[in-house]
Amino acid sequence: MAANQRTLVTGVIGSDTHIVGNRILSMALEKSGYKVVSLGALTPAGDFVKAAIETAADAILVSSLYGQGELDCRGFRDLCVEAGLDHILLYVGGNLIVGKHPWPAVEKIFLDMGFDRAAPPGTRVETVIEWLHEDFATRDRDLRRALD
Ligand code: B12
Repeated sequence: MAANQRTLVTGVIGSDTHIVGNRILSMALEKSGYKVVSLGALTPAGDFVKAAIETAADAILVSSLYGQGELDCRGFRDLCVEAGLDHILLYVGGNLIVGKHPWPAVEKIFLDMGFDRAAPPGTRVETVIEWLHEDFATRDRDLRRALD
């Protein structure tokens, strides 16, 4: 499926007002052909899920910068599953937790929560676009194999 047929929900979770990176990311994704449903800052977890259902989204990209990401994102995959979005692609990125921690440990926390990818601080939009391309291609391949 072409990138322009995919819908992505983006937003900044919880009480977080850091909008700049999320806006840059959303604009870059739109420019590369995705349909982007941009929820902006201060978005409750449930609103991401509602928007994903309403727009039949293929992925949700959650930004968290202010250090409360672990708390705000806890249970996010469960909310998706409860809403019937069992296999939706989930990414999270930003400054995910407070303080300096080795990235692999931080990444593990978010992958264990059910996110498919976690992006460290300073991740470039080009990287995110490559990840989406790879992950959607893998999903398409798996779907074709299942149908054969
Ligand atoms: C500007 C800024 C603010 C502004 C925000 C203005 C606004 N409305 O956007 C103001 C002054 C309001 C602010 C407030 C606060 N801030 Co501030 N802020 C910053 C600062 C300097 C820059 C953030 C920024 O715009 N970066 C530029 C963008 C382009 O980068 P980015 O957001 O990282 O996004 C890129 C990538 O991360 C990636 N990305 C982003 N989202 C996603 C999502 C996915 C899924 C993926 C794959 C990738 C991805 O793509 C983007 C493009 O490359 C950072 C420090 C820094 N240098 O990063 C601190 C920083 C984020 N702030 C911090 C803090 C603590 C706060 C406050 C709590 C301070 C306070 N005690 O009041 C408050 C929180 C207020 C709130 N409720 O949100 C800390 C967070 C610490 C942590 N996480 O451990 C930081 C890191 C500063 C620091 N070193 O301590 N802040």
